Amino acid sequence: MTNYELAKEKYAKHGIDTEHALEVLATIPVSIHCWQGDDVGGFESKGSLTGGIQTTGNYPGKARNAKELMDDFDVVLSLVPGSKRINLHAIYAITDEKVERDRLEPKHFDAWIDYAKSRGIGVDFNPTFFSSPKMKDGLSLSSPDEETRQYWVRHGKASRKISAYIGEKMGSPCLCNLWIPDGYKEVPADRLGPRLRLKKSLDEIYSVKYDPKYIIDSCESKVFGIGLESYTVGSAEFYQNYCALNGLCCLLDNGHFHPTESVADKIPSLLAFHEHVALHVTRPVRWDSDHVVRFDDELREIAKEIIRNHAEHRVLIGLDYFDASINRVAAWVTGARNMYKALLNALLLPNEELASYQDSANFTKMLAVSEEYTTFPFGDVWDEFCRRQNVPVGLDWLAVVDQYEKDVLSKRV
Ligand code: RNT
Ligand code: ZN
Repeated sequence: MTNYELAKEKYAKHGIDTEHALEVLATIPVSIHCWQGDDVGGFESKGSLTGGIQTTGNYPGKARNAKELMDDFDVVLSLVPGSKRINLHAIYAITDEKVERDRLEPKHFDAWIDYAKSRGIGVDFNPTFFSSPKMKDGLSLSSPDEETRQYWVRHGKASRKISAYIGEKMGSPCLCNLWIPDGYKEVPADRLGPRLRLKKSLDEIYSVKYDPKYIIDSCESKVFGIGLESYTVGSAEFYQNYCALNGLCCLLDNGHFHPTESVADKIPSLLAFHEHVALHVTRPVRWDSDHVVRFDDELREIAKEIIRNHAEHRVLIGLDYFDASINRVAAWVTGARNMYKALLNALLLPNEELASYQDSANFTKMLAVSEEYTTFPFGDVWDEFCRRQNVPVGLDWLAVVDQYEKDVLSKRV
């Protein structure tokens, strides 16, 4: 008997069907961010990354153009199992000459659509409201300068048009996620004014209606950014209300809350009111976010909330981390594989049984049984998933990355 067959038997004795878990897992889309490959640089002329987010490290091999980013992403696709999507940002437009962000058009993303189609993956999109000289005093959609605000409103509208086009071409709705860094380092004298300006900007951006078959609109909140510690215009309360009142979807980035808040707990709260909840799965460390996703408690809890609520097609899972201090492809692969691992872990738990102990107030058994599963042969089922998905089993993927580093990445100087 193989390790998988032994594991299957052990799980079956406890009423858990590993075959069913593997089938479901293969259908859960995870949107992999393109920006891990070049430290959120994008293809516009080389400006620096600004907007309260930072990459640190200068590990060699960063992708310098569309071709290199696509090549690197191909390696990621070959090493990560599951139903994948690629998450793009507006700064990854492929254009012959410089195009202002408020002038971007669907055609600037045709090459990405072709790329995704030929790899059998979906596409998501984000307008880019950071790293731009068009921001004034660090502000975009909440700027008191009308010309600045209007520029960014036009960018928001252009991005939604692009997203709806992508969704139509791909035959699968494109998540168009809006995040702005707007905020202040110092305690502000006016907290309402910027929020009312943001609200007005959003009203303008979302006044254009598209078929929900093609686009799902989300807004991403944040508690603070680096250098913007005292105030963020787009706070959680702001967007939750805006989204609820305007039929949009909230995006929870688990690096955007106070460290003791559980983002897993927020998922069912939103599921009670919304058809969709979008995620940026990341790993916060102290004051910073965007570390490579590890198979930690928080990730497991997030996955449990998705699986036990049967919300694997209502929660739109996206990844959001960028580490420039290690091999970027390895960073990508580690985090993405961990996401799928956590989903599998949740699929292999006796979720209904545990819930019944909760409802009958048998908290002793609820705790004891859930702890028992921490030492179940989950790894053997994970290996089987990788095998069936034709991606390397165990750490074999690292050898592929090492070879790619030798052959390709190390030559980018
Ligand atoms: C920043 C947000 C945002 C970005 C990406 C690049 O704090 O998390 O989602 O990381 O859009
Ligand atoms: Zn994010």
